Order: sequence, then structure tokens, then C-alpha cells
Amino acid sequence: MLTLYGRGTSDNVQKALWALGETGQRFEHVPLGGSYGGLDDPDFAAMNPHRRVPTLKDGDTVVWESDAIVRYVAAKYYCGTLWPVDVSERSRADQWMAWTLAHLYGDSNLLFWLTIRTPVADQDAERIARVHGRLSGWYRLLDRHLSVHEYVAGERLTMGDVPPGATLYRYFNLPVERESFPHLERWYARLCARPAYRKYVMVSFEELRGRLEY
Ligand SMILES: N[C@@H](CCC(=O)N[C@@H](CS)C(=O)NCC(=O)O)C(=O)O
Repeated sequence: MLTLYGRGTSDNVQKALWALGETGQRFEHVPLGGSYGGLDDPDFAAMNPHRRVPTLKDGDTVVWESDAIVRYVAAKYYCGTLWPVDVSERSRADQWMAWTLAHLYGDSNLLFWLTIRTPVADQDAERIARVHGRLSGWYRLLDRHLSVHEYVAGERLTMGDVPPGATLYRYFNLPVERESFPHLERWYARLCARPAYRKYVMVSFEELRGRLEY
């Protein structure tokens, strides 16, 4: 049995769910963390000593860290599609996953916390502008890349699209003034046309509004 643990409002869980959804594999989704709790349950802690979501269990195999889960799911269940067989194409996909984690994701997540999870009365406009400026720089770079490619690793969807693509629903729904990113927007529209993206990434974040803690 394939089981994915983690609340669907977590952007890291969304990456894993989206990848699983793309494969068409049947899997069980167990919401955990946030208002669901359960991260300190001994059974869960035995699977994932870091006690965070997402966590994947596939028979005797346990994988945690969302990008590791995306790679596992791609390699095992969508080889040749999400997981490119060609080493050069795979390294391009991998490179954008690593770049997202090292640069884009931190600012994307921070901007979400500053504008959505922080109560309006406590929000710091200067800090928001600074972080948004940095994030725009990352999206500008990606926009330039996408001006000559349909997807991040080339001309079709791969696992490389998952981490950067999963940041976009939130970004395009944050209360900030965005500059125009025509190629990024075209790519986002393509992702929005995918049933798995709509189901698992385009998820309301209202329950997180104003909540710095659970
Ligand atoms: N680097 C980890 C981050 C894991 C993480 O911090 N997950 C958060 C949700 S995004 C979590 O478990 N928070 C505790 C909670 O939701 O209660 C990954 O990519 O999986």
C-alpha cells in the first residue's frame, strides 16, 4: 500500500501529492500535521525522526523530504515521463529542483508567512517589499528560461516542474502587486490545465490566514 502522510494545505505536501497524482497510481492520503496533529505519535516518529510532512510509505520503504519523495515517485511510478531516462534531461530537471530549494522556495515560503500567516496588524510592509523584490528576481530568471522552453527541463513536464510549479498558485493569489512574467504565466496556465495540479496544488489557504501557530 502506498500512503502519503501530510495535510493538503502544506506546500511541501502538495508537491508530493501532485507528483503522485500525475502517475495515476492509487494511494492513500492521511492528513497529518497542523490542526490534524499526529507528528509526535510514536508510530509516525518511528517512520520519520524529523517529524514533518510529507512522509511517504510504500510497503517497507519510507521516504521523507518532499523533493526526495517527488524523485522516488517519479523514478518508481513514472519512469520515462516525470523521471527522464535521458541523463541530460534528468540532470536539467534535477538542477531546477535543487535551484528551487536553494533559492526560490525560501523567499516564496517567507512571503507567504509575511502576507498570509502573519496577522494583518503585525505585518511589516518594508520586509514584505524586500522579500517580494528578491522573489521577483528568482521568477524573472525562470521567466527568461521559459521564454525558450515549454517546461523547465525542456519541452515536456518532468519532475523538475514540480517544486517551482508548486509555488505558483500561492504566488498568484498573494495580496502583492506582481510584475508581468509572460512566460511564467504561460507555463502556470499549462500547469493549471492539469487535473492533478488543480486537485492538489490549487488548494485554498484560508485556514492558514493569520495563524503563526496551530
Ligand atoms: N524540507 C522539508 C520540510 C518539511 C516541513 O517542514 N514540513 C512542514 C509543513 S510544510 C511541517 O511538517 N510542519 C509541521 C506541521 O505542519 O504541523 C520537506 O521538503 O519535506
